[in-house]
Amino acid sequence: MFTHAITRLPGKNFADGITTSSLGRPNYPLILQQHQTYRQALQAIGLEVIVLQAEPAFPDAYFVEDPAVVTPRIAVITHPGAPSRQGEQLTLEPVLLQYRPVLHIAPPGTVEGGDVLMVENHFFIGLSDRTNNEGAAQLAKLLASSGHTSENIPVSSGLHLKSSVNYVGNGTLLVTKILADHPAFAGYKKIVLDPDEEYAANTLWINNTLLTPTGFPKTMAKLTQLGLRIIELDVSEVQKMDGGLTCMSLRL
Ligand code: CIR
Repeated sequence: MFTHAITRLPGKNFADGITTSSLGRPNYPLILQQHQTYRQALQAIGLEVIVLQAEPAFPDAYFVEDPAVVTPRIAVITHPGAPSRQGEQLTLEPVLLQYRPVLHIAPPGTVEGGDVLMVENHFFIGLSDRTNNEGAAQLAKLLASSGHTSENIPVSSGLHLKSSVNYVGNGTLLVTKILADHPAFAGYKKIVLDPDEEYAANTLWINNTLLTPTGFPKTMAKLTQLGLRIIELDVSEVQKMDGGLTCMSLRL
């Protein structure tokens, strides 16, 4: 059971963050509204939501998922692969210390939390442009020292591993076609995304509620079969910055 979520407000200069999307320039009042609705959804699930202030020096810092990995036992401050994101942890670490023992990834290792998928006690670590072999090896060691297991998965498309696969409870993964047949996922039930709805892979499972992006009717129909409560959220402005629902909170 998750009891808390750490979030951070998007700053006025959030559009200066990194993006590869060609969806257009995002709108500040609208992302603030979408972020507020997101926080309200987390509260509706019963989580206590911690809201950190924006960090003007780090326009991507509201994607709090990337500078840390939180498990039921530990928090790991990562070393993000994107140089412009190195330093976001400075104001996050003191908050995490209130809830978990905090460990660290050291350079030249790089890890971003968007590449780390927790499935019960097991962790899939994506090897991507942001998470390198050295970082993954360090993380695997820290996880193992806390009784967690892990394995690496190469990320060949999308920004992070969780851009393509997420856990939706009850031994089930929501996954893109490309990753669905990966041997590491053989033991799981799978909901395979339609190629035109892959953004919906970034669906967030919290305490048997699913937060899923609006605008993906085929995925919605598949998720409905799970019998869970589903909250659809419009994250159009977040998508313009290559982010999604999992990225905007750390659940603990
Ligand atoms: C970045 O490129 O780092 C941000 N603009 C988006 C990060 C999204 N984070 C995530 O998927 N965990």
